[in-house]
Amino acid sequence: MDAVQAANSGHPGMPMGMADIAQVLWNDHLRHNPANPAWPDRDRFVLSNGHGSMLLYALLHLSGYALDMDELRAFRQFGSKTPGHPEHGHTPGVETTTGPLGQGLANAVGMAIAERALAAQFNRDGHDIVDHRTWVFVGDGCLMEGISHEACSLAGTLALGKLNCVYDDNGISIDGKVEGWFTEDVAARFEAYGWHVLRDVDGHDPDAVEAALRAAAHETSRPSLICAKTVIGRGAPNKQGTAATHGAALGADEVAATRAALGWTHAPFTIPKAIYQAWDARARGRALEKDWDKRFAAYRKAHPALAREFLRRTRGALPDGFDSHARSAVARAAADAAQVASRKASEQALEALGPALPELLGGSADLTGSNNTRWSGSKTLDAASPGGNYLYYGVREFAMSAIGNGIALHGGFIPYSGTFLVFSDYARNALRMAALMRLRNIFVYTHDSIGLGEDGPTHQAVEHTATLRLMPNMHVWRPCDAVETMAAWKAALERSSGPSALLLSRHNLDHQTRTSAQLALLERGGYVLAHCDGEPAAVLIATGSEVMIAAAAHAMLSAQGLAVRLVSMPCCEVFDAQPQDYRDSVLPAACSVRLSIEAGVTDYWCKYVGSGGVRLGVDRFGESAPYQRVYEHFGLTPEHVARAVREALSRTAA
Ligand SMILES: Cc1ncc(C[n+]2csc(CCOP(=O)(O)OP(=O)(O)O)c2C)c(N)n1
Repeated sequence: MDAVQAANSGHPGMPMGMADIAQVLWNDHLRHNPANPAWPDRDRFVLSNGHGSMLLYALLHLSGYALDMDELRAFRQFGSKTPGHPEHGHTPGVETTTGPLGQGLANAVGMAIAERALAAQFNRDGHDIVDHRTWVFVGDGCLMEGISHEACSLAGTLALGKLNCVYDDNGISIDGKVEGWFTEDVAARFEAYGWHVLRDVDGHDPDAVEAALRAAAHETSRPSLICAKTVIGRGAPNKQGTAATHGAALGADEVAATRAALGWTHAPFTIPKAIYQAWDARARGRALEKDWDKRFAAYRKAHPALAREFLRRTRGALPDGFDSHARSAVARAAADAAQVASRKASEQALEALGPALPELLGGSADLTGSNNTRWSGSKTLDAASPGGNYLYYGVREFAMSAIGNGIALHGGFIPYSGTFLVFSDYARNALRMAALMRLRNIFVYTHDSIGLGEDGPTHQAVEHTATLRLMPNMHVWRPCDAVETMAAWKAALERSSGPSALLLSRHNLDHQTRTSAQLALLERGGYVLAHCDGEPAAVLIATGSEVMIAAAAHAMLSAQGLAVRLVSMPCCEVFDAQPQDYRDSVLPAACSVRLSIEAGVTDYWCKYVGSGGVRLGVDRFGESAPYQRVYEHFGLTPEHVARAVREALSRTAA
């Protein structure tokens, strides 16, 4: 209340309404060590209703995390560790970035999946080194969001017994009493998902809360939902129970009235020593981790190789020698010279790299056979087989992507998941959160253009490649053949500072021949694929399935004696990060006749071809027909490309 008042901005209602529940959970149930927020076997706590960030900051501060009172004073101010919504990687103890409602809950489902899978893969008789719970707070907003249905339905099916969720049933959201827009029986809904539901818990009665948390922790075969009746802004005598407390400071008068009503006589940001002592979780946390260390030492003695592997995986390090292993896979793909769709090449990449990576945890949103995400080393992960490495997510693109974020956040796994590129829109905010949190989450998007053909414009991605590229910290790879596809997987797996999207074709792609020098350039994101004698008069830049079209055009033009260079640009973000001299060597400043070819909207290419450049692409929705016919319709054929180059050259000459 005081921090929100000081900032004159923020959400006091939820923290005041859930404080009683948080007090019981954090003092009597949560197993964590404030001195080491990275302890692998800590319980995870997720505040899915992230607007209540002040509650989390208060809990972290009181229990002894490295978050001092000055940070609480600086709530929502520039450079503080207490931003408006909790940010993972920014504030110690914040397990995931929340604020976009519902996604924290899906992250928590991912964390619970990861916990169970890691336990199944590493625990041995008498050695439960992975054994923790995922606790999550949600509000009405989270449960109104569709993603809560996607994620919780799957959580029920997977019987995630260590997922414990507390629903802040205060009947209020921003527009007022939710009875006008949110009236379903939430308890019945979750029972239908197969959850263990505790109804009508008084969220302000510590005994009732304690009993509910205990019952939830006791239930190990189903996820639990505690439906806690609370009063938003509890304690504020004139405003509690109203939407006025949701997202605005209470005001000086109401803060004073609240102090009086609660009998709280201390100044803002002053906590009596006795209260600090009662909350301090450091000694207990140290003891918990120490006990785990002891148990881990015994595990290491009994299973040294497993213990090493556990530490490697939870550190997020790739196996020793992975880089050279993956380099040989790229070289092998070059030697194989296969003419395959890049979605098929992606499966081949998984076959080549997967055996070295037990941390891969894949899946698809009901398009496994189309996305080629399942490889021969895939084993189904379900309620009966928690140790598997492949999830059938069902038709749930958004939850799949946010669950992947939760899996990545938990640690021990590299998640990847597939759907058609056009449905990345359904998942988009989870991609954004992956990029914001710098998570290694790999998005496999097949059927990446009009090249999917007969399914028509509803399924043909047009704007998606460009819009994904606009997302900060997202690497978008659109490989042109099996060799680039292998290189794209290598790059995505080796990238530990953010997500990658792999955009893959449905139809077969020609193999492109490369010298070993060119192979070494794949990791630069863009390179000269076909040279010409001397300085180029024109440069063609192409990606993915359009490279083979551009290559055919290049061959025609070269036969006519024209000096044209072909650049393959599988990943613009990686290319843009190269030193200027490398970029200039690929796209020489002296050559102003530049053309781009990509089966999607063309605006993005202005930055490479310039305002006078020619951009060949698809600036409207596609067509339903066999893909060759659709390509023809949009002028994406070698003949048309060659003509466009000749016209551009003659315009320059004129
Ligand atoms: C996806 C998304 N949509 C909208 C918002 C804006 N928003 C923040 S809180 C909120 C209402 C949430 O209501 P509830 O969960 O009941 O929170 P309470 O009022 O109990 O604090 C909304 C619409 C958001 N943060 N995320």
